[in-house]
Amino acid sequence: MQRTVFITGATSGIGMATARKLAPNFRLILCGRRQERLDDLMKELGEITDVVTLNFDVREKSAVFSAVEQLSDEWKKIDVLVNNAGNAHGLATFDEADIEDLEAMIDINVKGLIYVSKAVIPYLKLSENPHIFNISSIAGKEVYPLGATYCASKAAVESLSKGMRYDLLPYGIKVTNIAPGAVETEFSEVRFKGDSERAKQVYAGFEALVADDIAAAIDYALQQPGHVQIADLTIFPKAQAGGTVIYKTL
Ligand code: NDP
Ligand code: 8X3
Repeated sequence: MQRTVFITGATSGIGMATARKLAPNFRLILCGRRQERLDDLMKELGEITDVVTLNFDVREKSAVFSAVEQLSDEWKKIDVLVNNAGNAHGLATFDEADIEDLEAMIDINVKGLIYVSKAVIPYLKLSENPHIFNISSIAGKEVYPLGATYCASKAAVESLSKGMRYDLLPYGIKVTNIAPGAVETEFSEVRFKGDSERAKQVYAGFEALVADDIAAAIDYALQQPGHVQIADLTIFPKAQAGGTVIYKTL
């Protein structure tokens, strides 16, 4: 039987590219809040594989658990979890940042990832070849000015990846932490609250990663033999050497 992957944040960027990349070999459970995009994905990828969509906000603990519980027994046979949903909200000094933005990043990037993991892991334990991917960031490994809370949220993801890897050893669950550098997605549009011009500037003057580059890394980790666990991948564009160190030719 085909294996099943559960992807959060499948309605855009890295999550959507991962859904497309894995569709030929996996059944898909695709999650997000934008129903129209979930419907479009169901139409597109339903031509290739079996697809179920779940609409919930990862911040809402009871919605997360009830979405997973509502899956049929057949769809609860989950083999792979991709914890990808997340964003930066704002770019400002810690003292001036909007406290609601800071709360959103902790609630989505950290608490949301915990809720989804807690809801799905009981089913992963029943899989023969279970695997969790946590999408962290270079921001989880290095702090940059104006990004304290986003960086803190991703540093928490780094710790959660390590901690899950320890605690889930008895169940044979592989845990792969992926820390991308700059990937051109809707990420900066969200960070700058729809200011497309400002978002575009983030990726001007160099060749940023595209979402498919990260999807390819997930696919690579999944293709390893059963005894091989890719623990941690940091993936930069060629022009990047650190969180804010990007060589631009403008
Ligand atoms: P996008 O903005 O393109 O995608 C973010 C996804 O997360 C969307 O599908 C969105 O779906 C979902 N999401 C956001 N908030 C919530 C929520 N409250 N509940 C449920 N789903 C939510 O960004 P990326 O694809 O770039 O980001 C994916 C991950 O990669 C994030 O964790 C990000 O931090 C990380 N990352 C991104 C980098 C980059 O440069 N782009 C670099 C390093 C890491 P919807 O709005 O439909 O709910
Ligand atoms: C997203 C990319 O540049 O904010 O994690 O670290 S960055």
